[in-house]
Amino acid sequence: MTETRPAGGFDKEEFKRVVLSNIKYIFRKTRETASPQELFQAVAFAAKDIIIDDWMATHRKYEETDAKTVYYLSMEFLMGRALGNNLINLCCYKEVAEVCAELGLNLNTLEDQEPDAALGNGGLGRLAACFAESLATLNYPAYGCGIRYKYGMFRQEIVNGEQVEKPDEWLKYGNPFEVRRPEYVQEIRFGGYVRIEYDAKLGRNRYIQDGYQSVLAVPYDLPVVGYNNGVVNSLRIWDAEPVVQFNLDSFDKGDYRTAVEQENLAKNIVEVLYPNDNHYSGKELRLKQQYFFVSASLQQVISKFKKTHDDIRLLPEKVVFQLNDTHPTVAVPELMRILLDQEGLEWDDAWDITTRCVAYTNHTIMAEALEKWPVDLFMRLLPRVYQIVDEINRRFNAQIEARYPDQDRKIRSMAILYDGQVRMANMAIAAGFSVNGVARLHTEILKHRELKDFYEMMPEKFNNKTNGITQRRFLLHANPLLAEWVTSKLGTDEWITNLSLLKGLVPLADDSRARKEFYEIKRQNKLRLAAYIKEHNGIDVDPDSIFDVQVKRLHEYKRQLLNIMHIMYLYNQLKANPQMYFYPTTFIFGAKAAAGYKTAKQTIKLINSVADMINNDPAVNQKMKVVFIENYCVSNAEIIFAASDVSEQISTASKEASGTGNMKFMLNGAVTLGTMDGANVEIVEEVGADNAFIFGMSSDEVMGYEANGGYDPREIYNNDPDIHRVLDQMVDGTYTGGNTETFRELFNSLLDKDVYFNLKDFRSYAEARARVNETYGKDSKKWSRMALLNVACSGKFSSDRTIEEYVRDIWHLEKVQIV
Ligand code: 26Q
Repeated sequence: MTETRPAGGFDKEEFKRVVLSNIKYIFRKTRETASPQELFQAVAFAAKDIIIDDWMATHRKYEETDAKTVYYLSMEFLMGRALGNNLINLCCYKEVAEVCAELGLNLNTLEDQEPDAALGNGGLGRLAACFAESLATLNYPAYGCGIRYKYGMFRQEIVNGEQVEKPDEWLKYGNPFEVRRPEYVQEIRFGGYVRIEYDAKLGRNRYIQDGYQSVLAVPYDLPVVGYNNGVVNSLRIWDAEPVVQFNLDSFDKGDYRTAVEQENLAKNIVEVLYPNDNHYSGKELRLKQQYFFVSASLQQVISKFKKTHDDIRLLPEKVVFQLNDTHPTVAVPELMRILLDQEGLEWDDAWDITTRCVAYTNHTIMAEALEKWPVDLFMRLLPRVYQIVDEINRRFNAQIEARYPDQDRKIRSMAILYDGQVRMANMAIAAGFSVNGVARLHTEILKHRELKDFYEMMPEKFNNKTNGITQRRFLLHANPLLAEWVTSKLGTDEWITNLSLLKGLVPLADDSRARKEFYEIKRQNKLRLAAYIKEHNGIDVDPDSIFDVQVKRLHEYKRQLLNIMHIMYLYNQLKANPQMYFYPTTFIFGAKAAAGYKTAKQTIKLINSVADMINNDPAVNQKMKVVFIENYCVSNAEIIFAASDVSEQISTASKEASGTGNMKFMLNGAVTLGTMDGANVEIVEEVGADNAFIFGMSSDEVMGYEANGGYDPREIYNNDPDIHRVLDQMVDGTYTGGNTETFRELFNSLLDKDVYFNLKDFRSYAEARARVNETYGKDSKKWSRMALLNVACSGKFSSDRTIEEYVRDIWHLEKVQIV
């Protein structure tokens, strides 16, 4: 279905020859003796051979045209697997599948050998990956800059209903797509002190960092293949190596200690991704990671720029840095440091350049996610950078005071240094020329509440960029049956690069044959997921039941707890009233909890305990099943979205900045059951309120209660017997074989404050979910119509659209034609 390769075409016989030669020369094996992993690698290396020429041509062209380039600075890139998507974007997926078949191999099975590149937690990291892919597909010069963590997001196992974290050894067998680039090595300095020296020649002070420890940053490039356009951009991830190999001859104690320390620094710094999502932890190592990759990226960009330009003042014409949340905000003082100390610029010139090169994206309003570094830690680790932060702060405060004389409150809310802390968001906003939220509602909340003072002082910086997802991965690769169907119905596959064309499917919603075909595809995908669940969980699920799915990071604000409480309620109902109308439903969860997040881990345990009980109760298990899919990650997500009927997007209104899973479900024909939060608002706007199930308090109501110290959950508990019973069942041993303490903290948090309004929204949720059940069960025509319209109206949520908006409003890049 994908087009065949342009420029040179694809030579099947040649590809087969290369695969066989790889098996022999890389692994010293034959087709028959090679392991599945080796076979995967042999094919991956053959694919890389195809990529290499385009990759080199792309960068030659970028240099020739001296095109402006965006550097997307991100602590996280949740890329998932590369082989399948690279082949799709090279337009040779089908041909490679044929070659594999001729060799007696199955391409899908080989793809399953590839570990996910899980260098991210959730939404923010996956967004970076979608953006990288869209940038390449849209012919824009771009680099992703990040960290080559030795261990990515942990692998989750469920043991006795509880999450156990296992190391993610994604590099165990090597990564066939990466290229080490030692020629771009950079030195990164930590600690020590700053010596001030008067330079008579310059006629001013020079600031010299002494007594520091260094590490070497060595980049590895991963190809980011554009769809059918010959573009291959790079994801540049930095590894750390010690400056000098440990010197055993050294008898000098000082040298010996420094050598050991530097070796340890290098080893620790890129060891592991912090598994926190939407939660700050003020760990020194995290700040080291941030400075490490930011400094390496900036140094390299500047030295590259200087090779072809002699006026550093022109940097903003050629370079823009996008900060993916505050995590890389140390780029602001680091760029200043390079311009001041290395390039010898005056403050005002350096500041002018910096502020025209840096833009900031905010991904959350959750207070606990705000990065604030203790001043003493910051100062100790980055003494020179801290001096610059101090000066940025001094000047920014002067600006605030000039604008708002005698209004201390403004300094309190906007200063960068306050209360012994470095407030990274404030620095990003003060220095960035653009500040954007990630969905319309989110940006409005930033402007009028969270960042109100900043917005009032500098409204021109604020703008919205509603998130998006790449249809190449989340439809074309994840759901080949639906992709094929869409192409045949539209009579073109141009939707692959222009998702708004899906609108052309709208008339089919009233065509009963089309609806039937459409739902038969959903059924096929449900069979595929059922097989996955059988293999990985050992549970049989009914493909004709409703697949009602909540997959996302586990967080209280996302309210997996509301979902499972409602399932407990339904179970009570069904037991008490076996004759009641209920269409069989499979409730599916997938979620990782941050390793130290107790409430989240208890919620996982509760879901699994309820699942155990229900799945083994013959009185109900023909009607309902609960499945917790272990190790939710990009590769199994692709299977899950394609198979879903109901998309649970039930965050407390105002808390989910955007959400992107919601878009992936929609694109695959699941109907949203959700609150008016994040991008759900825009999803409903696109598909129409009739084609979604919306419930719960609005963000204004939630924020209204919050302003008044919350609400009283006990009133609901005392007056609603169904809710009362569900809560009591958490602590009366019903689901724990008698143990009353397992879920005590969950119970207490619900009754004490219930800061996420679980009880308050419960009835409204139950009512909406009953409508879901009725509609699916009694009006399949209406359901399939709704599902189909969701696909047809999902065009806005392509990351191609998002990227074009970033380019138009923030980055101002030009497309570069490669072929
Ligand atoms: C910060 C400090 C120390 C350690 C970890 C962190 C940290 C790590 C990850 C803080 C936040 C994150 C991730 C946030 C995130 O994924 N946010 C999500 O971003 C998506 C893309 O914009 C949105 O769709 C989601 O709504 C938002 O929750």
